[in-house]
Amino acid sequence: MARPITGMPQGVAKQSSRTWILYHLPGARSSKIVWLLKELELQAEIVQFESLRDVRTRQGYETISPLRKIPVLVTQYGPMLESVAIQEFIISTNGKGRLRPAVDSPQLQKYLQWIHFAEPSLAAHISIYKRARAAQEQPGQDKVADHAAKQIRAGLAVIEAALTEHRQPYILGREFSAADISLVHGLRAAQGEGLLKDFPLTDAYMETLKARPMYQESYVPYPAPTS
Ligand SMILES: N[C@@H](CCC(=O)N[C@@H](CS)C(=O)NCC(=O)O)C(=O)O
Repeated sequence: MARPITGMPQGVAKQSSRTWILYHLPGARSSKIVWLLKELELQAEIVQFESLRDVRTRQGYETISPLRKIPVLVTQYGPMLESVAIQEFIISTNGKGRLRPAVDSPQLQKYLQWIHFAEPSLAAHISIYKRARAAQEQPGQDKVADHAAKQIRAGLAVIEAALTEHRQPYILGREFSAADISLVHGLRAAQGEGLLKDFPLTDAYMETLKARPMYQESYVPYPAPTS
């Protein structure tokens, strides 16, 4: 049954994941946050949605997420939007140095690049691509889909080049990091839509991510239920 929207955790002095509430739809970007929490062995209360329709219509959700999007993490300071920002917040407050390079590491620059690249340079174009394809009988949508496909291929080429350069399992090299978790949403959708065919190392990279036990606990098979 749909859980009512309850708002902020009350009366907590210290930032602790035990007081967090994650608004989650299985298969959606919130699965990245579930995965990150599991990798870091952190707890949060999960409020789960059934479908995108549920996200769009559940009474009161607009008070938590004005755009009615997933994920939202509610902390003692209120609701936080944007999956990459949520990842950085969790790592900064409770990561204890795990899953990210230290501030004086030569890897920091690339880490920040990839954790942010994931959404605007990849996943956002895939959302547009899927929507345009679903509405392709409407005038102009084929052009929208073509344009989005070009952007996706350009983004994938950047990832493929990085993997070609170091030939290691993860985007930063040998070490798994939150940048890999960030990239997974767009890559998984790209793979599901058959867009990784021309990017063999990126395809293999996605398989490496999918083989991680905490990924398997966090993600439902693609495609996720949408309506
Ligand atoms: N840039 C946002 C995108 C959030 C987003 O678009 N989430 C999708 C689910 S993966 C959503 O809530 N869609 C709602 C809808 O399509 O109505 C983020 O990274 O958190």
